[in-house]
Amino acid sequence: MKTTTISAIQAMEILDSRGNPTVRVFVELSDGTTSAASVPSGASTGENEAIELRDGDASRYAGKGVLRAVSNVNEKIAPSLIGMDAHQQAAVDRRMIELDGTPNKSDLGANAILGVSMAVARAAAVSAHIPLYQYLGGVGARRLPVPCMNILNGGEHADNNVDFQEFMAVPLGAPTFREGLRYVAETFHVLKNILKERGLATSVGDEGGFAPNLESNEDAIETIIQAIEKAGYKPGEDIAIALDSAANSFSTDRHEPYDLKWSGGGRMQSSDIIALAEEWVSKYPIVLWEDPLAEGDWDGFKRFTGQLGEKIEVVGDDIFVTNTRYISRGIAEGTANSALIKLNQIGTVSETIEAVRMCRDAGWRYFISHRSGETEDPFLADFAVAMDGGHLKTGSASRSERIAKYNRLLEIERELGEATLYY
Ligand code: 2PG
Ligand code: MG
Repeated sequence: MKTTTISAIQAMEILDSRGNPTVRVFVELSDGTTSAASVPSGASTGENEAIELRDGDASRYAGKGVLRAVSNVNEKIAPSLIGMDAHQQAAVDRRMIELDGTPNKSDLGANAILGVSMAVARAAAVSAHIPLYQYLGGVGARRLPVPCMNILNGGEHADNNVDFQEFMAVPLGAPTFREGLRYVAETFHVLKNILKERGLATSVGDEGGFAPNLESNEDAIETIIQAIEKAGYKPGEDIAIALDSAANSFSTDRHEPYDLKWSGGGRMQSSDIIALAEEWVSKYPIVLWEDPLAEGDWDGFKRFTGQLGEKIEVVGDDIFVTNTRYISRGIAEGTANSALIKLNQIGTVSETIEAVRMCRDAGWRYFISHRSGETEDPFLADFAVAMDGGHLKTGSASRSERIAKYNRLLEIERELGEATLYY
């Protein structure tokens, strides 16, 4: 292959879906190709995530500006990468990791590094005249993910009384991606009507799901099941349910005991949460449960997986932070049977691919994910198809930063035509 080198890199500060600053990076290659990518940002973050560099200058965006990350791209990363082969993604990423020199990318900022990593990958794909999903995933990349649509938001993503962060509708029974998307988008609209009839709020949370105040733990699940049925689908057959408790947010310093506002509140031990989950999994069509326990509760996680891992996908997010160091421990100890995969938790495209590979080699599943702060960049859609994981979460059927990913997946499905696989 003819070598196409990086000739220019420039970054700028833009806004994410919460109106907070984030990094956008532009890359130019020696053949004239130009490309750009934007970096997402989380709210319920794991302690060991790669560091998102913020200015801390209280006179701008309450300290959340990213001008230091921008200048790190322009002044430090760009001079070091110019002249490198854009198709050597791992070498480009490695160079930035070395330049940063810290274990968590805190010097240059994971937001600076990831922006460059994504923009270089996209530029290399454009230059090779290959769609991004095929550039990253090869000619075998033709499986569209099941869209696990987060239709009801709580926790740190909304200001309601719901403890669990995400309630997702999973269109397992659909024949194609576009049909699956329709199943869950219809359910989302029916859910709105049900909430309205009950006099509940239909405003949405950070990921576009509704964020009403509800009566109990089970009210959220039961209302969603009602919406699935009213939309004309069979719960468990056409559409199942996935949860992200994001248990850090109701834990004590990321360990047990847990304090749920619902169910009368009170302190719960890991064993109480496991008992609650066992009851729910036997009663409701739950197929996946993410972060049922907090990131410091490795033992509770392991017991949870021991009890429920045969029945459902147990996903570790904040506990593994897309980092092979923690995923390998999880595999050795049987902590979960799946890892959430977020590009900005680790901070480069090639390290994210390594995390996916580690899961695959261990027979684990992996669940590709957006962040609660997103941009209109649909990179994640291509990435999900490239990684062939079979399912992704990218929010609800509202808010354009979420829809951008769904629409890109529809485009990919159309482009692949009869070669497409689903689920
Ligand atoms: C999560 C994510 C994405 P955040 O916890 O899984 O849904 O939320 O980006 O706020 O960490
Ligand atoms: Mg999570």
